[in-house]
Amino acid sequence: MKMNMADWDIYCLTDAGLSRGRSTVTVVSEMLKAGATVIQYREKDKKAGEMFEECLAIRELTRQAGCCFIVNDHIEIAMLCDADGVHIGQEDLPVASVRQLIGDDKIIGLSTHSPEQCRAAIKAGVDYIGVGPVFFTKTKKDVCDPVGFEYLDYVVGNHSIPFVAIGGIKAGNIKEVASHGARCCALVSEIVGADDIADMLRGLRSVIAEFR
Ligand code: TZP
Ligand code: MG
Repeated sequence: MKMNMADWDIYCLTDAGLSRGRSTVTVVSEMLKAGATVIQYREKDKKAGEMFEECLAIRELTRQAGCCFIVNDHIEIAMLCDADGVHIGQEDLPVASVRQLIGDDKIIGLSTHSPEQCRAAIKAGVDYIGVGPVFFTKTKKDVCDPVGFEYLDYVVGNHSIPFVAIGGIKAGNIKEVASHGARCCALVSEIVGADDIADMLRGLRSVIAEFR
């Protein structure tokens, strides 16, 4: 069964390099304490074996919590640990091939940065799109220039596909992003780098709740 995306509010991502020495599984446990509805495993500098072990543990924790679990890039790890879906970028495998591998019951998310990419993603049959980077961010290495609110407004105004706003979103600007129509926002550094991850996530979730 495909997991429901309607309850996604804050889209949490892992990033060991920004987690100030806390393990990825610890970080995920903190996110779950605050009622996270979706967590993406996104580790760019780890070996497959370590990623697989961590994903198995996170799958267990997220399943117990009823939280959706998405794996970035690694379709084979997503399949092996029975994640709820995968998140891919514009330069990864074609959506049709990912669908062939992972099946119709899993979620495919695709990062998009322009109206053209949005339309192509919908045509290709992805389940949700990433929209951004809304603001400047240093978290992603191969990131394109910020698309600002222009592209976000385009998606809100023209399409009904579920989407996740991302890139440079912080506690201090998330209200503005939500006021442009984003009902799900992804944050990396602001959450995994927080002193108290659960507390930060609770605060962010309450901002989105005001708009629902
Ligand atoms: N995709 C577009 S920007 C980004 C990703 C994964 C990183 C966002 O990180 P941060 O720390 O919330 O700016
Ligand atoms: Mg990728």
